[in-house]
Amino acid sequence: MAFKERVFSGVQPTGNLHLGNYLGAITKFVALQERYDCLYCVVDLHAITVWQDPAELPRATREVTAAFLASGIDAKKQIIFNQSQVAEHAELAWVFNCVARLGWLNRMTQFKEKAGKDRENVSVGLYAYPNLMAADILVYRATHVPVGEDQKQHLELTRDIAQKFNTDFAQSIHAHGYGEAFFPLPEPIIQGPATRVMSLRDGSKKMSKSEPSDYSRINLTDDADAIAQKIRKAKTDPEPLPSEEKGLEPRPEADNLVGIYAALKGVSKLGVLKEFGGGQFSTFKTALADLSVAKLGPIGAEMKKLMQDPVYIDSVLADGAARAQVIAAETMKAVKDIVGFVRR
Ligand code: AQP
Repeated sequence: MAFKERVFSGVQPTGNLHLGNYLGAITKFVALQERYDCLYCVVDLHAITVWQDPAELPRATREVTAAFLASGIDAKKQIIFNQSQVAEHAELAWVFNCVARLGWLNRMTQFKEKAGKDRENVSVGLYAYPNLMAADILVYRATHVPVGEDQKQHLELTRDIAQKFNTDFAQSIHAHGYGEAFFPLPEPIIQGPATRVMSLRDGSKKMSKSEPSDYSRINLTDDADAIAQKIRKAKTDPEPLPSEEKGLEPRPEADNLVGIYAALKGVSKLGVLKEFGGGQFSTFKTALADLSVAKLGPIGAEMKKLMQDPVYIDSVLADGAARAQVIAAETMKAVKDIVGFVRR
């Protein structure tokens, strides 16, 4: 069955939005709005799977919204909203809790990394997180999901859940006139030279919001001095830059910086090496700092401006939630019929 093409993706309001979120996700969101109907969600239900200060969460939610707007997402044409305003996400997630298998969730590497040795003490929500993510996407029957590399496994799980729902309820789907399959199997969009931006302090770790060292990441709200200083101090090795991509393979820090430059400039890594290969890191770092400031500076400035008008941001979220809910409610109505719930 052909599904209407639709894009969905989300970002957690967990503070410290960084260059990885921007290159891995937000720039893709901006590009895709030219071709698709898109829903971009501030996933606050996901955020509370680990403790969030209730006094800080609203600010963090507005900051992600400001980042979407400042990066160029058109809130009139597309839908920007926060997850907790559309109750259908949580409702469908419960149905998916009953579709997904324990063994599937046990394989999720992000849970293992985030829970670490403290497994007994983490929230049930952190464990069930991928089922909620599947619901976020499928409540809109979205067909395309732009994400960073770290979300690939969760997208595969989403496809498994969609497939199992379609199979388990095949007869009921058919009986209610929904054709052969109710949910699409959404495609991840993971492309480009910066699908996994690494920490500036350690090329083996992903750049992350929760890393204690602020020098590990470039925040979207960092000013020009902070950006330049963080790039100057970024870990590198003593060798000059190679002239071919193969030469980056054993050098994760160099590879990371070249990937960041390539993504910001919209060229390939090879293109960057053609320009800087054989040269010293210091020259490349200066060029990278200038490029980063030129690209991120205006976004950070616009975010700060938008953050001074929370009433406007809240109106964008409310408008987006109302439009999102129309689609989500229609899906849930069908899901209730398919599962066999008596509706009002
Ligand atoms: N380092 C990264 N490189 C490329 N893409 C990334 N993303 C996250 N980190 C990188 C992508 O950004 C989108 C939003 O991420 P999120 O906020 O929902 O979740 P996250 O992966 O938990 O973000 P962090 O920054 O890594 O937070 P913590 O520290 O809490 O784990 C997603 O599309 C993600 O792939």
